[in-house]
This record gives sequence, structure tokens and C-alpha cells, in this order.
Amino acid sequence: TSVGSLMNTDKNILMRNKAPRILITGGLGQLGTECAKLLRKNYGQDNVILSDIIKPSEEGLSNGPFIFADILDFKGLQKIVVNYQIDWLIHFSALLSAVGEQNVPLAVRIFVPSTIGAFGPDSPRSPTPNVTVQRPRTIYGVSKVHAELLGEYYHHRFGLDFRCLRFPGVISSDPPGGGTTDYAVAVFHEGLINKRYECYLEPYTRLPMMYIEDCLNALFQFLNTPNEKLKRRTYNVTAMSFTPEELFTELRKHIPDLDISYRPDTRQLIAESWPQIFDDTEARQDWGWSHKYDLEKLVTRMMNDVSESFM
Ligand code: AKB
Repeated sequence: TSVGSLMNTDKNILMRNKAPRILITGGLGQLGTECAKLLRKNYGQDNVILSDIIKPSEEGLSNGPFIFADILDFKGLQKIVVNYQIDWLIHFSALLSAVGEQNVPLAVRIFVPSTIGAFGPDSPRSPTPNVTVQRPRTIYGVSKVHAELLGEYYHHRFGLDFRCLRFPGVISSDPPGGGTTDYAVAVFHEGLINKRYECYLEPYTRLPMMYIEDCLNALFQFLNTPNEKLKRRTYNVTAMSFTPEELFTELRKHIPDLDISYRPDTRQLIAESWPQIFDDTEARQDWGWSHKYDLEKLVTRMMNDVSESFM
């Protein structure tokens, strides 16, 4: 497909006069499930297809279409994009193998999430702008920088509608998934059950964070922004920055007898190489990003969410 003959996704959707048809890879993860709920509400259950290589729960199956798809099987992915007439591909799987070829992605809007982890100890931390030194020291960060650059390359070279948001620590009621920012999720679970939490980061470690609803709203708004408005393909987004100490102080308003101790481990080193204040002014200017949840609202909301998840 040459760039000239390319049917872009907006034209595709207009021609069908319908909502976009969306494939979410890594669809059973933290972002995948929540994102599917939001998109299904907006575009219809059947227009959002989840894929993963793990077995879905009954609930996962009953909420809309699910298919097995291994993103390392490029031909298999091509088949899905063609057979299901996919317009937008939201790529939550860890590695961006889908962008390794030329033809299919050109007619598809591809979203890949990146992270504050795409920065490293040589990056300015406070604030961290969109474009600056990126020398991450984790394999997670390295693979994200790789995905950002590959996507941007395909955009400039072949016109691929690649879009990428760098998220801060995302806080939701899902059980913590092994990240460095996940203390801010774990403390709600353990605080509610045991009234006690041992934090693996030092009390003063400041990191950018956002509530899941803000994260999904950013994703939704960004995916719906017309191409002309985008001045870049990769944007920083965030809502707030706080330290463990600040979070626990706010949380004690809800759990007064919460007992906190600190035992920093290797995650401290990772956190110290990441942004403290994430500069997302360009996202706010270019496509109107704004967050709803500050620290106080986040804690109130999480108390509710996590209590409900125990019922
Ligand atoms: C992590 O802590 O690894 C993630 C992230 C910030 O990308 N939550």
C-alpha cells in the first residue's frame, strides 16, 4: 500500500458510517479490561474485540467478543485486522511486534501506551518534558522507548497513524501488578484488610500518578483527536505527583489507625531514576487534556472501589 492510496481510518469509518471497530491486544490486563468497558459503552459491545493469550474469566467472556491472538504471530494479527475490519488497534501487549511490517498498520490507528519508566537517571526529573534525554535502565523502559521510536518512525516514513501516551503510575482497584508505583495500589488493599502496610519506597519518593478514570479519559480523548491537531505522536499525561508519606497522610483521614512502616528495596533505585513531576502541558494545549482527580478525590474514590471489590 502506498501512502497515496492509503485509506485512513477516519475515511474508513465515514464510509461505513459507523463507530470504529477496535481490537485491544493484551485485553485482559489492567488497562485492557477497563478500557474495553469505556469503549464498549461509547461504540457498542461488538465493536470492541479483546484479544489475549490467556484464558478469560466467565465475566471477561460475557461482556463482549474475545479472541485468542498472539501478537508475535504477525500473519495471525493481519488476518484479524482484515477479517474483523479493524480501524483502531490498541496495543496493550508488552511488546510492539505488530509494527514490524509495512502494509496492514497503514490503514489502522495504532495506540501504544508508554510510561514515565521510559525516562532514566539522565533525564530531568522535575519537570520532565515531552522531548528530553531518555536513557531508561529497566528493560520495561527500554522496550517502551523502542516502541515509541518505532511507532514514530512508521508515522514519519509511511504515514501510520501511530499514537502513544506516556502514563504515570495508574491507580485502580485491580490487585497490584508488580510495578514500582504499585505501593499506591497495594496500600489500599492491605490498609483496608490489615490496617497495616510495609512500603518498599522511602517516604519522600515523589512520583507522578493518576486515577484509572483519568487515564481512560485521556486515552479516549486522544484517540478521538483529529490528526491535524496533533503536534507530536507521543505525549506525556499526568494528574498529580505525590510521595508515599503524602498519600498515607491523606489515607489516614479514612483509616485513622493505619500503621505504616518503610523497608525500601531495589524498587527505590528505579523510582529515583524516574520523573518526579511530569510535564504534560503540551497534551493540555494540543488536544485539551485535563484531569479530574487530585489526591483527595483519588483516595476517597479508591476507598470506595477497593471496599466494593471485597464484597
Ligand atoms: C510501573 O510502576 O512499572 C508502572 C509504570 C509507571 O509504568 N506502573
